Amino acid sequence: MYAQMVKSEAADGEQTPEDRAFQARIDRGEKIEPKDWMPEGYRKTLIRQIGQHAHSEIVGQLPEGNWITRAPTLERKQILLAKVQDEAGHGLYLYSAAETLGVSRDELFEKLHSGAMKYSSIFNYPTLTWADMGAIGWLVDGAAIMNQVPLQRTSYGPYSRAMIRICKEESFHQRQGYSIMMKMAGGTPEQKEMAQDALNRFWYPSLMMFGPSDKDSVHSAQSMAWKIKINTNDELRQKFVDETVPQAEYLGLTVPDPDLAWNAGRGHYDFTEPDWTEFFDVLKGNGPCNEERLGARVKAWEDGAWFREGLSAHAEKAAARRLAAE
Ligand code: BYC
Repeated sequence: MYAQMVKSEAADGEQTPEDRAFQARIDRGEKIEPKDWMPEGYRKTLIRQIGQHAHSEIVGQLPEGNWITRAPTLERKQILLAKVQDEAGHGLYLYSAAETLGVSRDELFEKLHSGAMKYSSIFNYPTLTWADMGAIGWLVDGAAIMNQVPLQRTSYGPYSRAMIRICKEESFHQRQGYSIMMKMAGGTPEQKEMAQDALNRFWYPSLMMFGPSDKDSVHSAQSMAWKIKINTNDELRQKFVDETVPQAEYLGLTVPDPDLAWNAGRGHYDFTEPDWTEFFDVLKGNGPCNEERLGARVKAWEDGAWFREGLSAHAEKAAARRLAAE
């Protein structure tokens, strides 16, 4: 697929001198800034990826927000509340980064609400028990970090700088999840069972977060040439498995993959691929919680209309007053 894509783009023969000069800047490792010239495809790819990333942070608040009122201790409640607030902050940095590319926040929201833009598949799965808060922090934030640490070196300046801040916070999120898992896995037999059940349900959806296998990844070749993406989906998925399996062993939990085995020759774990039919089905809107998640976001947007309209009316009146005083 990569080879085919690169070939077909080259075959178009539409590389202008600007395109070549742009690629040379990327190859030299220079950062691209908002006012710099960029190919339209680069701009569109970034809006798609950064926008979807922002949406994921905002939608990602929902499964965890659901547990704030039911956290088992005051300390856990405070920590979860802070984490969910951080996700809102990540969404805001990312929407701001996307806006530097000439898209408005309203347009991005409109595309999320109409289903024209995606958010991460992982948030279409339900959170059934408190142990799921542990599994999300450990596995979901763990997968997010694996993906986002290389993105700190992405070629677009505002995205790269947003990632640096986000990664610092994500590592705290991952540790809070692992701390919940340690408590549950080391607790009563019922608690350990809940921890195992959460791992069973979140393992494959977490592996899916890295995107389809490389042979089915539509955007990787071009995005990697532009250094929008630094690694392929499969490279990051393998790295995640290699780092997470020993963490599961430390917890005394079993990764739900009977074929998982260390391959000394490759220096990596062999593992079973996720069910890609399920992945594409979730992307089409048929996951267990797609309707509920999108419905919650649309309702929040509609419920907030009075506030947005009030702000605009106030801004218009203030501008009119300023004009009158001039
Ligand atoms: N879910 O060509 P590919 C978080 C889509 S937030 C849904 O490989 P690409 C957190 C893909 O968009 C974490 N869709 O795409 C928040 C494309 O469809 P379109 C979010 C997916 O972009 C709160 C098609 O499949 N992280 O961690 O080169 C609480 C083909 O894929 C998914 C980011 O967004 C998916 N999992 O690579 C806790 C990171 N995977 O757009 C935690 C930034 C693929 O053509 N994004 N698709 O309709 C990326 O690094 C890349 O966009 C991806 C996909 C690796 C995700």
